[in-house]
Amino acid sequence: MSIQTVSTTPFNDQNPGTSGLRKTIAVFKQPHYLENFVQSIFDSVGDIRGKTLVLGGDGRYFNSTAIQIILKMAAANGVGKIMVGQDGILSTPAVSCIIRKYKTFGGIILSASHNPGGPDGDFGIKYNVGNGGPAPEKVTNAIFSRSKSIKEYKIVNAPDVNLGRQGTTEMNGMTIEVIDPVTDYAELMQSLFDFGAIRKMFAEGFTLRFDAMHAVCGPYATRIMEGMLGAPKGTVVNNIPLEDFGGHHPDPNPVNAKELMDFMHGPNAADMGAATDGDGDRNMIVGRHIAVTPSDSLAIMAANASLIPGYSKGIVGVARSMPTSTAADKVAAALNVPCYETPTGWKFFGDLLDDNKITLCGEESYGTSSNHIREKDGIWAILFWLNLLAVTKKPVADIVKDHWKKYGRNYYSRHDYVNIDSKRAEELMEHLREQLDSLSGKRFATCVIDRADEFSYTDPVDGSVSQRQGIRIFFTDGSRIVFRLSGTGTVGATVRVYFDRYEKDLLDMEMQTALGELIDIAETVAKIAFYTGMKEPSVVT
Ligand code: G16
Repeated sequence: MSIQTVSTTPFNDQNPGTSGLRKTIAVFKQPHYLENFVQSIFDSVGDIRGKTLVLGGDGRYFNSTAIQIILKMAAANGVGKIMVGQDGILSTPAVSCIIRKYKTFGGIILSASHNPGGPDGDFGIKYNVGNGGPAPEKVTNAIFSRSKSIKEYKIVNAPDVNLGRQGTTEMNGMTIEVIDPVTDYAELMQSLFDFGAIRKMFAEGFTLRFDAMHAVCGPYATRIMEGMLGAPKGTVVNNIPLEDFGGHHPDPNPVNAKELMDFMHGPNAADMGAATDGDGDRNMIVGRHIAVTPSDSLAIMAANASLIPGYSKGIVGVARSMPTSTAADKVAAALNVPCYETPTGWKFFGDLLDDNKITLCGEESYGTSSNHIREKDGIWAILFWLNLLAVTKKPVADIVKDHWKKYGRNYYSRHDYVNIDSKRAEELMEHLREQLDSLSGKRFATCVIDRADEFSYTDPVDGSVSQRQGIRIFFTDGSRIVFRLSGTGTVGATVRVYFDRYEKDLLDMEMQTALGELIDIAETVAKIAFYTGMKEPSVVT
């Protein structure tokens, strides 16, 4: 087995975005593209010689090819051991769990999360550090910087490893352990939730429809829901991970999980519906005839955490990304614990969790989690809700409506304008930036602007500053409109506009109607149609 040193030239676009490096398959398949980035990781994250790493992905197209390349490069770079999921499968939360449980140096996750897969879809690669969470910006900046000056990479000349069988092999002195992808994660879930109570609820006839969207959660959900919790066979649908996710967008929201939404609004709806995304970190919770917004889900979890065994001592604090609705803030205030507001990107929660400033955190983009790992966690969120239903014996709709009665309701929606010309998208943001100083006091129909700013975040733990994290317009009644550009797209730019309106008494309005005035104001102030060339958003969630 010989180590080859291969000459290469840098690519100029290997800057990790909101969540790792995400590009189309066509980009990833360019000669040396993956190898350059992997070598840049190995060169930037500290001394990896003799250390243990975790490796796995969501099973999308190119997953197996990439894993074999990474194994050979790791062996050539002196890594001591790699724990890799059987068949190359590991969900993002499972990687975080395994890094923490076995105290490994870090891990590599292959996924473009909720982006579509297949030969014409997207691929992605992300490095997670020793706390189990996504690499912080100082690390991703170092990787990007290295990628711009790379001249060579190392790879072992070796046959592919059989990932179909669990067990241990060697490659150039590096141990490769093929592990069961589910066991460690399932054990962690069992330690947090009352599996007995949930099992009893299923035995008494409770029904769940879990849509795994042909993505990584299929094997996890089948083992946990149908195996350990005794849910009837067929509870988990679309449970076989496919390289192209069956041609769908594996993004659990009412638009992309339409099949589930239709079922839950139909005559045979289950007691609860749930879906997870490509790599298993996002979740959507649906009741009969009601979808729970991710912002409400976080707030409801915070309000009820003490009912769940893993959180029975209560929570020390909660955090949400800036565009997420302020529903959680009201719960935090009532519990007298802090609520932190961070930029979009799970990596910003890491320090707060490590420093024990928060117990729960979540984002509007269908992500919620807690201090049990350092990633958002789809199955965890679904188990949390199941446990809550088992304890309260209330339907999902009652839990949500009772919450609104107590805390008021945040009407919330996100409008996405996808695949916009990047220059035009930047111009839209610049147009808003220019108005920031003059918006205060302006009146539109019944709404008056209180103030406007561009969000900047100072990490309370390490003091690092992240600027330009979205433009916010605040209204005197507490409503907000937020504008930002997505950091996870692979083609052109995506403009995201977030609407958040708080109501203490009017709790039963239709969502887009309730937000109508704010939607009109966004158009007037930002000239969205002019800059995007689109009259309507591409996706409304
Ligand atoms: C990633 C990040 C999330 C973020 C989301 C959307 O999720 O981990 O923190 O909220 O992207 O980001 P953007 O609005 O920039 O597209 P995932 O599930 O794609 O890893």
